[in-house]
Amino acid sequence: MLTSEQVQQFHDNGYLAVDKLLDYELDIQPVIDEYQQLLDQLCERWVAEGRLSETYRHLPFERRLVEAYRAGCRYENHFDIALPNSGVQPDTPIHLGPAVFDLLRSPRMLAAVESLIGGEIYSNPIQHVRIKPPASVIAKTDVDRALVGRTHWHQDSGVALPDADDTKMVTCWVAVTEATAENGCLQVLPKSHREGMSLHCSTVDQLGIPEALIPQAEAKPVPLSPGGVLFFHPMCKHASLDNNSDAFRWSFDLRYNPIGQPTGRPHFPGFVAQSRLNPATELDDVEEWARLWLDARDKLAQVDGVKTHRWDSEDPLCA
Ligand SMILES: O=C(O)CCC(=O)C(=O)O
Ligand SMILES: [Fe+2]
Repeated sequence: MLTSEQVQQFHDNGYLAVDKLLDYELDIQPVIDEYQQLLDQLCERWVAEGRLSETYRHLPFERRLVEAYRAGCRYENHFDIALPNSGVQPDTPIHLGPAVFDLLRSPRMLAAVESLIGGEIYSNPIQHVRIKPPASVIAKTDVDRALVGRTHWHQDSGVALPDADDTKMVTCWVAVTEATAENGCLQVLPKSHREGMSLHCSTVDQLGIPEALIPQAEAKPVPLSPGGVLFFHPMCKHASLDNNSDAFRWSFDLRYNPIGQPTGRPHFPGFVAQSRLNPATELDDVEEWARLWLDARDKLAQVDGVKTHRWDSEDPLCA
């Protein structure tokens, strides 16, 4: 549970950082272990496919990931916990492991979320893992791709469909590794959640608010230690910094909204994470959760594309 001062800060500033909100041993370590296993499997597969010269089993997670990344093995969709917004195929990779499912349902997370949006909590399917390589390693073509490179200024409402504009969504940005201004932590514009929707421009790689509209001097970096969580309002303007360190920067961004409100991604599956009124509707079966995503993938693979945002980039400010 958050204190009333913390809840007030969230509403006043549009964001709230809480150190040690999660329990490292219960919430974070199992996820790290799960990704370690996933990387084991991926390296074996990449070696079998002749794309990687060895599995680098003896190397720690990060060094292995660097070797795979340098060899051109794309890991981000295998690691991500949602499907991409376009180009979904019947075999598009997605990670739907039990440790991630437990993180989505962490009682520590849900208690805090309850303080912000009430006790009827839906896990919104706009969710990602971002394991971002250091600047020394990152390819030029990846610098502006938000799962591996920098994330441009945006509002989470602005990157969802307008049916969710009135949804009382909260974003929860979870630090898995230390997040610092040097390694690309998030930065926010305090109180920007009260300024209304800004123009977003669509580029090949991501949506973003034109830099000219951002008062850079007011931007506030939000460093966090592993297990710390940054909560923010869907209208809060935020971006990541670049990863100028020599290590990976690893975070999850998860979202929740009151049960029954539009998620902004109707073609992706959410689930009831907590219901005080109707506990029997809570989803606690990871296989069922995975099935929901795989069914959505089958459906998306059969259509040409779905609308995921409202912007057309014809505005001169987008030029
Ligand atoms: O971690 C990032 O780079 C971006 C995260 C983000 O935009 C979010 O949490 O809404
Ligand atoms: Fe965001």
